[in-house]
Formats: sequence, structure tokens, C-alpha cells
Amino acid sequence: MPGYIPSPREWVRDQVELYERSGGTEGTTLRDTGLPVIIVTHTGNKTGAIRKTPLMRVTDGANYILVGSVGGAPTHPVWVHNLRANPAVEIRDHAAVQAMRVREVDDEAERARLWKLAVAAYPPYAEYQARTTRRIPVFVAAPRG
Ligand code: F42
Repeated sequence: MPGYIPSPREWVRDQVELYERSGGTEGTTLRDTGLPVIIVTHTGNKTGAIRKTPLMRVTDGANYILVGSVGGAPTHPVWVHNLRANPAVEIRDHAAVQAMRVREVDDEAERARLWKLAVAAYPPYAEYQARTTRRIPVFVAAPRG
């Protein structure tokens, strides 16, 4: 069984390392924005390896909203394919770690409601969607079990 494979992006890898090593008391915001970040632990769809992806913290009650924006890049981030293949994830929000299950949002009305929450939490998401022709994937993560 392959274990944990850290992100090839140094700043992402460093954020995950600091966030986890501090027990969720340091490295919990996006660079100088001061906006909160969560860590999503998921499974590589080809390697089966453990992957850890920091994302902006967007909540809807007990659920988290995961936005595959990756800065408005032309292709989906790889983690989107991992979540589609294996929806069981773990989410760390500061000190709290929870087993969760994700589903991708297809319904337009639901997506519109959640997109508003996402943009309220992190306004650049609107700019990222304007920058790309792909429809940015949105997932809902709900507590498992
Ligand atoms: N990205 C977002 O999309 N949305 C956010 O809200 C967001 C916030 C954020 C906050 C802090 C921070 O530090 C980073 C943040 N990011 C955000 C960036 C995010 O953490 C990811 O780095 C970014 O979305 C890119 O994700 P990615 O999965 O495309 O990452 C690439 C660079 C990556 O790690 N690729 C791996 C690699 O080795 O090239 C592959 C990882 C993988 O899962 N491989 C699969 C496997 O089986 O292991 C197989 C791959 C396949 O072909 O299917």
C-alpha cells in the first residue's frame, strides 16, 4: 500500500505540514489574506496513495463546500478526479478532524446557492470562474457515519 504522497507544489506541501504539525493552530490561512483553509485528505484514483489538499474553508451548516477552482486554470485539479472516484474523505478544520463523504453538485439551483456562499467566503472564486470556460466543480462534504 502506498502511503502519503505530499503535493509537488512546495507552498502547498509546506502549508499541509505546518497545519498538521501544529495540530491546526498554525498555517491555517491562505498566505496574507487571513482567510481560513481546511485540509482535505483523500485517495489517489490511480496510485491509491493518501493525498492532502488545502482548500478554502466554506461552510453550509455542518457541511463543507469544496471548490475546484485552482486559480481559474483551464483544467480541473487532479483532486477532483480523486473525489469523483472515491468520495470518502477526511477534513481537518483547525483542530477538528472529521470523516466525511463528498458528492459533486449537478443541480443548477443548488450550485447557484452554494456558489454564493463560496464567493462570500472567498471573493476571488468569482474572478476564477470568469477566467476559465470550464464550469468549476463544486462538491458538498457531509459528515459520514
Ligand atoms: N485549490 C483549489 O482548487 N481551490 C481552493 O479553494 C484552494 C485553496 C487553497 C488554499 C491554500 C493552499 O495552500 C492551496 C489551495 N488550493 C486551492 C490549491 C490546492 O491545494 C491544490 O494544490 C490545487 O487545487 C491543485 O490540485 P492538484 O490535485 O491538481 O495538485 C497537483 C499539483 C498535484 O498534486 N498533482 C499530483 C501530481 O503528482 O502531479 C497528483 C496528485 C494525484 O492525486 N494523483 C492521482 C493519484 O492516483 O495519486 C492520479 C492522477 C490522475 O491522473 O488522475
